[in-house]
Amino acid sequence: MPEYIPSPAQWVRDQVELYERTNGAEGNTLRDSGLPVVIVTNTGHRTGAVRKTPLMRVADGPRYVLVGSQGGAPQHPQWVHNLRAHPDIDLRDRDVVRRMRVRELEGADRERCWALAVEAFPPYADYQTRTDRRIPVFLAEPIDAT
Ligand code: F42
Repeated sequence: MPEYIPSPAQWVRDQVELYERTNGAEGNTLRDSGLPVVIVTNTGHRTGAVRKTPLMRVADGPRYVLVGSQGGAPQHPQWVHNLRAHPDIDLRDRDVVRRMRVRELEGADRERCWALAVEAFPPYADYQTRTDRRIPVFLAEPIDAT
């Protein structure tokens, strides 16, 4: 089994720990925003280690939109590179954990899902104005979907 390496960011590590320990009953929003969060378990593209990344919950039916905003920082977050290299993830939404596969969106698909993301979490629009990079948008789909 690959090793789990918790985030070096304390608040992120604490959120993952509380969310998992309570099976999603606590720690399921971004700070005091009241807006819901999911946990994406991904594979490190260099280390192969297990990484756990809280992201805003942007639902698209049974699918989820994942937005690599990192608060409008100039660089992509590491998890973006991890998903590009290893698209199979576990996505936890409160007490439900499902195996999913992600794909990075372009064109009209990206525009549609970006709009869903901004609707769910309006600060994403500000984050895009803070950075020259184009914020990556992924769609996670259940692997066992029929
Ligand atoms: N970030 C977002 O981008 N979008 C969101 O919607 C979002 C919501 C959110 C809600 C709650 C919360 O607690 C955090 C939230 N975040 C959101 C922050 C998010 O969880 C991540 O912390 C943030 O995006 C940064 O991602 P990151 O993957 O760069 O994480 C950093 C802190 C990290 O873990 N860095 C590690 C380190 O050691 O510095 C490396 C992790 C890694 O994946 N390493 C790679 C590997 O192979 O293991 C190798 C990396 C390399 O190239 O060396």
